[in-house]
Amino acid sequence: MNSLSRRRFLKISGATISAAAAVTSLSSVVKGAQKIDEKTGKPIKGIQKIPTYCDVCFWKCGAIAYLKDGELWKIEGNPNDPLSNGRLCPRGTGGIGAHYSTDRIKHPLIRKNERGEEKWVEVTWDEALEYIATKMKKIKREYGPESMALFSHGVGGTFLKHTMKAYGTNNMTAPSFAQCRGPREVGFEMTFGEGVGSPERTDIENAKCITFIGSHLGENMHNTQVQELSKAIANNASIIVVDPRFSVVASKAKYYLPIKPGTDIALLLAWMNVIVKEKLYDVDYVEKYGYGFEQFAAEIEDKTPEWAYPITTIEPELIRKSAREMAKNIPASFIHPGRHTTWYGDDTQRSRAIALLNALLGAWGRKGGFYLPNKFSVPKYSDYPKYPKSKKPLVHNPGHKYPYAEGEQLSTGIREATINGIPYPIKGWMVYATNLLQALPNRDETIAAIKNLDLLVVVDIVPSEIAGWADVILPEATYLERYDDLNNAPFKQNFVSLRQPVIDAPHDQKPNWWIAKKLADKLGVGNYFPWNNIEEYLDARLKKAGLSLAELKKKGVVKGEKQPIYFDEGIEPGFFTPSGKIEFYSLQLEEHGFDPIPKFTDHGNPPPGYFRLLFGRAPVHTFSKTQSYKFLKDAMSENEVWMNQTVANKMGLKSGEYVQLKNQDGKKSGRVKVRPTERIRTDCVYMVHGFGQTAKEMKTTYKKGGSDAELVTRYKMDPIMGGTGMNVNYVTIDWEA
Ligand SMILES: Nc1nc2c(c(=O)[nH]1)N[C@H]1C(S)=C(S)[C@@H](COP(=O)(O)OP(=O)(O)OC[C@H]3O[C@@H](n4cnc5c(=O)[nH]c(N)nc54)[C@H](O)[C@@H]3O)O[C@H]1N2
Ligand SMILES: Nc1nc2c(c(=O)[nH]1)N[C@H]1C(S)=C(S)[C@@H](COP(=O)(O)OP(=O)(O)OC[C@H]3O[C@@H](n4cnc5c(=O)[nH]c(N)nc54)[C@H](O)[C@@H]3O)O[C@H]1N2
Ligand code: SF4
Ligand SMILES: [Mo]
Repeated sequence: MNSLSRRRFLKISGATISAAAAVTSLSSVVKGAQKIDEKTGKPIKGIQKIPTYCDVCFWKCGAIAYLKDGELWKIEGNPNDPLSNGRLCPRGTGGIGAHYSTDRIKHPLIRKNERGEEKWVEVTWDEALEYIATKMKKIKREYGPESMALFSHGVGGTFLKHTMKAYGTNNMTAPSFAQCRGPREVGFEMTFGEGVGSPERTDIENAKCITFIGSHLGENMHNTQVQELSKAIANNASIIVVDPRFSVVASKAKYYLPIKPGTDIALLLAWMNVIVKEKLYDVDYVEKYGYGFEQFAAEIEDKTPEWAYPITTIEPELIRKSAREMAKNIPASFIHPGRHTTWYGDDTQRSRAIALLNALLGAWGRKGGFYLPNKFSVPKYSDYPKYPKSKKPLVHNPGHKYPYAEGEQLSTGIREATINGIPYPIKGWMVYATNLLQALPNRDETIAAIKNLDLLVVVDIVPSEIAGWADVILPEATYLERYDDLNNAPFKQNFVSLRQPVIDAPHDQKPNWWIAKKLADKLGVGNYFPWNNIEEYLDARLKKAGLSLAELKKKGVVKGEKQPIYFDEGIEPGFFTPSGKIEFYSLQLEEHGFDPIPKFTDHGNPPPGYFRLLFGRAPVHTFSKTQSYKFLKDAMSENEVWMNQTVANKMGLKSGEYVQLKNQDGKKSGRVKVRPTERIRTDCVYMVHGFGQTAKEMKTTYKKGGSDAELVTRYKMDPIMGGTGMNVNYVTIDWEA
């Protein structure tokens, strides 16, 4: 803490001040690290370096932010951080655009007209929080506290979750489960007894062969993985890529398999057929650790490459060659589990097939496969009263319809309860850092749910599409302007890192912890925040781990002692499945009426004149959140629709021409440029997610490019865990752009 903010801190914590005054005074501890010249009162001249961790995506790379004459200048990787190794991805480097975005919300806002009209009045924080607390108390009185739900994405939601639990609800969800990595986690848990986690426990760096199933690393910019992949490629690792689109990583591949979308399970079964028939698998490993291998081998007996060929359109010879390539490199050979795995509704089974192929390769627990991560132990802050116990069940999964949706909650389940009141009505949403209109499938359902609410609060940094529907918008300080909770995610190298304010928030924005604490006060549960200030909270946690906030503020990251991460380094192999083994045959799936061994299901074809809509990432943007950041905005201001060159020629479409896409239900995408290319199959089109934003107040992003989210009206629920398969929409070209 610099001298100025320290003095202020002491002043505040020492004084007895009225609640209203505290609202304003506490804000002064949200100061950035700019050193102030005592005489002039202006920031000192010169360079200041402040370590923190990135928030442009959820990888949380350690970074160093630079101030030049008190102004935010640039941000680079922290060389001591094991996630960034001193380098950020292009998005992280462009992160200072968050602070400078001209679209930022400057003050709390309360809705003036109808919901969705984007008309606001500016209010003070006290007024905004009073308004929210009054409504929340009314909901509690009339329906019970469980009728409030929280949607939040990312570490910044930690303290709001705490406030909501203290208030009395456990209905809380994030789009990172049922719209993202949920099927993968469940598929791997069913097989190895553990999920893959985030950061993924893939030992890319040491692999000799890596197979990517639509996991488009290089466009998906998760930093550590991209860095490790370039090392693996430099070491001549073989790359195998399966993707209907010739992705960036496909350009590095020894074998590229341009699969028909939606048929990956058939390919996976055929690969396993080859590997088992030719006895190329890790026999020792499978004998020692496998359960139900015989039944599995019998099930895939007839799933030959010839069987898979008409389904996948991949030549049998290419299936054989690529299968032999992965087996040749055992045990440093693995299939990347992917991350965004909610594609076709049978995604848990596809992920299970990926897990099983990895088991055949003996990859789990092995160098060059899946390592066993460890975590820097930082005890929780535990000096809290117990949360009130709810008498009601969670709303997201009535009757446990999706038996494996119990670890995390289903966003669409909470949305449904809001629409139909089953098992009980949801009357208020608190939405933190998630643009639900882009993230959830079927926007009309989200809007229908919003129309049923008595209260919609959105905490955001810009007037995003979801904020456009809010009753109250709370403008947050960006990650460069605030503290958040510590990051000690399980990884190869255990570590703990700190996010700290680099610079002041430019207007009347506040950090999430402050909002959560103040709201708790207004709700009468202020006793759940026994600390005055997040610095106290962080220091208390760090002290319990033998560290201190002062040390972390200086270093940004502290690493623990190196621990073993492979079976070969002495870790006792253990699998937390019912059989205690790797389950080639899953009794628990069978008990619930699901296939114990994955089976291929057909996902149909686009009708004549239509294409299957696929989508993914671009290196310089994160979903719908970075389009207004300077630098990133200039690097890519709109998306394009990738379309096969021959098809485009036949349709008379030229490169750069604007069209709209129209889906099977008549929904349109907004204006988007055509990009004819040989790099995609003829039966699908592809676009980068996050563009085509419809919030009028988002001056820099409004209607730039087309929105895949608007076209995802149809989605297919994964019966095992409730994931929303979103690659099930067909689009045609609508020239009226
Ligand atoms: N159609 C379609 N849907 C998808 C996907 C897809 O590819 N296509 N991808 C899926 C996947 S994998 C995921 S993980 C989810 C992602 O879903 P989300 O996490 O909801 O992603 P964004 O759309 O970027 O929404 C982030 C919101 O947070 C706001 N924000 C940014 N920084 C801050 C901050 O510091 N504080 C606060 N309070 N708010 C902030 C942004 O302005 C934006 O409104 O979407 C899923 N849904
Ligand atoms: N730059 C950047 N990087 C990011 C993010 C970001 O927003 N921006 N978001 C992060 C997050 S939260 C996630 S979840 C990940 C998502 O990234 P990944 O998990 O890598 O990928 P997806 O978005 O699921 O998949 C997109 C790819 O799958 C291909 N594909 C589509 N359908 C099929 C099919 O049926 N079969 C096969 N084999 N391939 C298919 C598409 O052509 C495309 O290349 O990215 C992470 N990294
Ligand atoms: S991968 Fe990129 S955007 Fe994500 S945390 Fe790391 S540097 Fe930031
Ligand atoms: Mo994701």
